[in-house]
Amino acid sequence: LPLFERLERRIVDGERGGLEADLDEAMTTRPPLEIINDTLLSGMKTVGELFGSGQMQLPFVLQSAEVMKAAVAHLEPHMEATDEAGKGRIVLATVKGDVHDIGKNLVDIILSNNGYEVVNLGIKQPIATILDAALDKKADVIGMSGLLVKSTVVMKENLEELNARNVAHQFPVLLGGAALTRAYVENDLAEIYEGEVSYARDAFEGLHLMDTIMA
Ligand code: B1M
Repeated sequence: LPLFERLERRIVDGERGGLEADLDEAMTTRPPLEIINDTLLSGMKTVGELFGSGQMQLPFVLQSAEVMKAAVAHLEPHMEATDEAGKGRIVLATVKGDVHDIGKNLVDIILSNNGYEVVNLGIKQPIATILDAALDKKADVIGMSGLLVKSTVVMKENLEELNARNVAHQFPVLLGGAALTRAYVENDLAEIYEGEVSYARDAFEGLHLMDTIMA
């Protein structure tokens, strides 16, 4: 297979052998972010479709996720970072009950490389922990990621909890993840949250929204 098809195939097949060499070769013609967006994420999309239609079993999804993470880790040091720093601080977490973290970690990388300080709390984080960290680290924004349909409900409950704790006006919230829709966030959730809540389709929209919030 040609290089970029082979790389995409590696994600789908969960094939790690020779990954770094292929990525190094890919980086001679394309920037790392483009490799992630156009090639690797396209492989993850296929994995999601195969799993969703019952053609792929969970352990293989996990293998694909491991290869995806290894690929991103290999590419990250080669990504362009701006000289800007101290643009703002975000506490970032995958919500309670949800283990998906590839997207959240991409958001971390993109924001960190573009002047933001990211406090990445990891996966399955209850809102109490997220809020404690936001208060403790004096965060400007709270970011929550979640990929399960269930997580969209958890996010709603989390916003209600922030209202109840009287911190909604202090913390604009950025939400992202495959199960969310723009309409759900901008209509339903914006209606209940007493602060500002925004939806990011991808990590770049997340960066753009951070720039807007911090402006
Ligand atoms: Co799971 N999984 N999974 N999974 N998994 C999905 C989400 C699913 C849609 C697959 C499917 O059925 N087609 C489905 C959810 C269905 C639903 O809820 N209705 C599903 C399921 C069912 C499950 C389990 C329940 C399976 C089981 O155990 N029976 C289980 C859940 C366990 C749990 O959470 N409690 C499970 C487990 C796993 C693995 C562990 C095997 C693995 C995760 C590994 C890991 O993350 N460390 C996994 C994977 C890999 C997937 C799919 C295939 C790929 C997800 C991914 O990494 N995508 C996924 C299919 C899909 O999403 N369509 C699926 C790439 C990533 C870059 O995209 O995270 O969307 P994403 O991030 C994007 C944007 O959404 C955005 O930016 C990123 C791109 O720039 N974004 C943000 C994300 N967060 C953001 C935050 C922001 C801003 C932007 O600001 C704060």
